[in-house]
Amino acid sequence: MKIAVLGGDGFVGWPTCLHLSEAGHDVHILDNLSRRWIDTELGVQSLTPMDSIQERTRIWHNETGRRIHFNLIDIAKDYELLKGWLAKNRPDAIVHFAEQRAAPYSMKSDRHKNYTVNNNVNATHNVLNALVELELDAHLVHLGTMGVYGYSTVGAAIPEGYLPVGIETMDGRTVSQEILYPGNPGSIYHMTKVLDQQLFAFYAKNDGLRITDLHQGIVWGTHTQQTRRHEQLINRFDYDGDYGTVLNRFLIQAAIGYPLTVHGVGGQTRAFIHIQDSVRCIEIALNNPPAKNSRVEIFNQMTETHRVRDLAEMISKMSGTEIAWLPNPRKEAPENDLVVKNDKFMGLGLKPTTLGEGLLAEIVDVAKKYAYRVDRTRVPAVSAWTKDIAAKIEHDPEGKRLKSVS
Ligand code: NAD
Ligand code: USQ
Repeated sequence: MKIAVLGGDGFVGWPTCLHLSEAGHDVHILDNLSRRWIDTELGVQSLTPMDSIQERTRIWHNETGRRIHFNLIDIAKDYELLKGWLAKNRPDAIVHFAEQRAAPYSMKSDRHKNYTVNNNVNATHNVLNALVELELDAHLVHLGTMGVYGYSTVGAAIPEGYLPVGIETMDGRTVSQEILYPGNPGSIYHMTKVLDQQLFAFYAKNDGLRITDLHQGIVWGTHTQQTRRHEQLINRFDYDGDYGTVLNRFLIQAAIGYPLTVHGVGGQTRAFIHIQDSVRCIEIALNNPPAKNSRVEIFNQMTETHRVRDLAEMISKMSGTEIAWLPNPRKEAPENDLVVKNDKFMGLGLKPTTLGEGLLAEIVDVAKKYAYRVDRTRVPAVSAWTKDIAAKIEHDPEGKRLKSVS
């Protein structure tokens, strides 16, 4: 297949490009490199040293003889460029990663909220709009999030996108219908993914577009089979308080001897998936497109759930690192259960890579190798969800409040 990968320079996008290229697909990255600019804005860098995208694709070509093409296009702002590229190249499929994906970054200020909404919603709408205008029947695979559902359970597993409901009619009958699971986002970022869902539903219904939305859990790990092939193919690995995600942060913190930053009592339960499984799921989704004029296909892309404090305790035991119980900068339930259905990917042959497979230690080793690149002042998460929370949490870039570690 000819595949356009929007956001192919990012944490999940880059290993996906390598995986799809190795599988024999013709891969074209469209990315505006905004994620690299955000690193500059925040004054941080990936734990792992990343080469330019052009250098990465050159190394891939040297290693494999296969080409990955790069196009500098802002999907949200350069509609005509995007449309022109799609018209000229007419890909069979599009994988859409090109959004601002950090919840803390999206909540930093009014400017960051505006940026996240404008970037994410326009990026998604521009792609859909161009597909219709060009009468291009490419399968669109979008990376959504488990966070569209919210995380609480009502004693029932979260289904894959659609919820069967019984509706009482005016003449007293009950009719059943499947509706999109009610959105319950916990940040501006997660809210944009709820808005994306509505755009997809409309374009599938009105224009018959073939769309798959992958509701993905938190991605952990850094290497895949392909990124291991050469030092310069290495993936990005975020550790800072805005972009680092919880499990990867704990592993990096263990590597540098930084008390593990648990928010509150760590009762939050979240869904997880290893980066290797994430790229496999995307390939499976590409190989199983929905029929034209069918509703949006939704998969829950996760393999296991864990409670934050259980992860911290496990990593603390493994590494001897102490745990810091910090005031939570987010507005979220202090404790929740989470049961999620993922039957579709399992039924299509996914063999999950779980936490217990020795990979945690491997990631700590990667982190130790590059520990000299860590700026410890960038570890604390200081983006507060409300002004009230901000007032309560001492802004402490040097992490002095960690001295109150339990
Ligand atoms: P990332 O920030 O590392 O990568 C996103 C890429 O998209 C970057 O290379 C960025 O430059 C590009 N981009 C952003 N806006 C763009 C625009 N307007 N035009 C062109 N390119 C643009 O994020 P990631 O961790 O690789 O996540 C990829 C996708 O997967 C996101 O949509 C995210 O919501 C979703 N997701 C990620 C995780 C996770 O744990 N990382 C979990 C669930 C879902
Ligand atoms: N947390 C800590 N300590 C930390 C960092 C986070 O306790 O140092 C807690 C947070 O308070 C939260 C949980 O861990 O309760 C998860 O936080 P996270 O930053 O790992 O994940 P989140 O903000 O939800 O976002 C990440 C990705 C996002 C993706 C989402 C999937 O950045 O792109 O959509 O995971 S999900 O969580 O399933 O919605």
